Amino acid sequence: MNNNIPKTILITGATSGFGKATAELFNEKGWQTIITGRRADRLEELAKELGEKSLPLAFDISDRRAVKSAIQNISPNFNNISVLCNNAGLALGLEGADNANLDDWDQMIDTNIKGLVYATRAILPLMVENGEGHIINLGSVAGSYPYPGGNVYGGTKAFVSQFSLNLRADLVGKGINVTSVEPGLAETEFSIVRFKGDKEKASQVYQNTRSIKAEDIAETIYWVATRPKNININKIEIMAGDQAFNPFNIVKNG
Ligand code: NDP
Ligand code: 8X3
Repeated sequence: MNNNIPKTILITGATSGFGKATAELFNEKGWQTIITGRRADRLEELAKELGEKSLPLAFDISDRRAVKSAIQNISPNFNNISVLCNNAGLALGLEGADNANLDDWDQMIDTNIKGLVYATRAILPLMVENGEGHIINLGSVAGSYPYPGGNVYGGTKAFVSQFSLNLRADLVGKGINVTSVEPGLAETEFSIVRFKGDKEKASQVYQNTRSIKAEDIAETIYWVATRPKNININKIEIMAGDQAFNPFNIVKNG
């Protein structure tokens, strides 16, 4: 490996929230960043902010061919990828399972599960060839603890958690670490997306509560990525200071 080239992180979903904050932090620490997402205008804007150490790649992560082609065409200066941060994802809707929109369910599965495996499968051979790498996946507390309306979103995040552990089983001994970072309530564009552009409804989710900030998660990702190679952080769960668990819901006279 050429030690003169700075380390490179590829971040999916860098146009807002955790992904954008992660790109900014790694850039500040001297890393090269490959920033991805569908909104090309936002990527260009971020690339301008980050400077020449960043490479914007606009594609839809749920499009298997687009993922493969974007990653195959990464220029040689950037293809020495040390960290893949699988962050792109979304929740759509908060309806109960009997009322939920099936298109929303499809899109969450296509993005949070299929997109994650497409990006991982495209990058892994490069990491195995280099004998070095780290895959950091964005799960969620919703993958461990159910809540009403979480249905498929929570299911996709449980997949992230289990897929991370299974990747680890396959990759041990190949120099590749795998971590699932599992945050709770964080104010990003997440709820605006979940409520389909209703900013008022989205802001109520975070009103009068100390939620996680995108920068908190970026710092966690940076910490995970810079641990010495004699350890692997399997999983990190982070809740907002003002967030905890509900009791079991017991229905009387049901
Ligand atoms: P944001 O909505 O702010 O960011 C989501 C990012 O994902 C955007 O950059 C968006 O880019 C990208 N994305 C969504 N769909 C696609 C797609 N089909 N192709 C490419 N990129 C896509 O949300 P967060 O930063 O909060 O979320 C980041 C991750 O963290 C998600 O996986 C989310 O599930 C998870 N998470 C969020 C929590 C929260 O409370 N905020 C808590 C726990 C986990 P673009 O629209 O430009 O394509
Ligand atoms: C996002 C956290 O609790 O809003 O993954 O589902 S939660």
